[in-house]
Amino acid sequence: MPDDFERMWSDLAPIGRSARTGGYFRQPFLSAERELADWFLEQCVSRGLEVETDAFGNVVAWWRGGGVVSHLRVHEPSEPGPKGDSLPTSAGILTGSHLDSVLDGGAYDGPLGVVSALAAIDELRRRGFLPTRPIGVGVFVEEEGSRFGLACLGSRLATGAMSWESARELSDRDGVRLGDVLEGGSSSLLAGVGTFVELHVEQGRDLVDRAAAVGVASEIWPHGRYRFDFAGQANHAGTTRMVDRKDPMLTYAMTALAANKQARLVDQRATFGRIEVAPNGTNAVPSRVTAWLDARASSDASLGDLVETITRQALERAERDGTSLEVTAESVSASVAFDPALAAAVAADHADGDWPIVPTAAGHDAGILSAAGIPSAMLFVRNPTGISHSPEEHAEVPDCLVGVHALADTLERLAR
Ligand code: HGY
Ligand code: MN
Ligand code: MN
Repeated sequence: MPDDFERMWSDLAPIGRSARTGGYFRQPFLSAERELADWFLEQCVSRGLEVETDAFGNVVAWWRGGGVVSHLRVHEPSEPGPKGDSLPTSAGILTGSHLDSVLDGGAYDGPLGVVSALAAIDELRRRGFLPTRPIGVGVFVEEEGSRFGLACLGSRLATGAMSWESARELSDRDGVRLGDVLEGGSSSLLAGVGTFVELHVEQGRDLVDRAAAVGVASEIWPHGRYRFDFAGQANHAGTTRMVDRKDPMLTYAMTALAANKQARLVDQRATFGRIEVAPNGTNAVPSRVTAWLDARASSDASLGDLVETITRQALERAERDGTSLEVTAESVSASVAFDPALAAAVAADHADGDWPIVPTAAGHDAGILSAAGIPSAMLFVRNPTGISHSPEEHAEVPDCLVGVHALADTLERLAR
């Protein structure tokens, strides 16, 4: 099994990797991510899995248990798939994750779940296991929202949490609309899915602190992305007295400081990681500053309070600076409590004891499917530093192999 995992992992390593930073740029529907999507398709074909795609670029490849599907058809889910009567037809178990990355991201966030899913099927086949329920490997597009701005875009479209009519108007930083990139339409990709299990590298140090290689998710913190549009008055950097300025950069700077202070005060999370300045000149007071707040909290109410407090303080500062501010929520994900019985069943009675059940403040497609009513669970694999959304993101191969084994055991339990 190590050769399966490590071979697949080395296939992916160079794709979309920056020579300068060592980080990954795998934005949806651009060359690197499409190369990954092609790679995934090849891996499914080579395993005789039955590939289904939807109108949004999401993919699910089914192992229906009755040995290897002799013919392979990539068929639109709207057509009835090849269901011989020997094939199990009860609701399928889906595993998988995403292949896209944040800008300059790590290698593991997303791909670890996809590669581990393929390796887990290899392991189950080596065990001679035949599932009584179909087992699928899924890849959801644009989980990071790094191009079109909305987190878990692919899984929101696949579950109907977002309509194509609104999604197609989303645009990237070059003004390219999702509707320019995709035909769009509808999806019944998840119609046959009864349970979803997503394996993911841990984004934090809970497992390190517990000396555990694998854990199970209990919940996902609510989180959102809010665009702050600060407007002021462009003017000369030299001849404009400080008292006469209407400087949006100043209002932004005080807002970033206030957000950081407020999050610390209430022990939640607030980040300004992206900013655009117009006209972005060296010797002019800017006319506009656009900045994006990523806010996360341990409950929906505290998220609302946090964003409301930061917004109020920013508006008060704008008043003092003679600038203006508009705040727009661009992506909001409510809190998710994973099915506790499923989490407990996944975590219990393993050779190395019960796996810890831990919360996360990172969003995932499993959260979207859970919110759509599909019982979902997440397996986390230990990340020695906890660092993620960074070229430094890392997981040790032995822990990754423990993760593959854990996923295979979980799928076997669920597919019995
Ligand atoms: O942003 C997140 O929480 C996730 O990594 N997409
Ligand atoms: Mn991520
Ligand atoms: Mn992820």
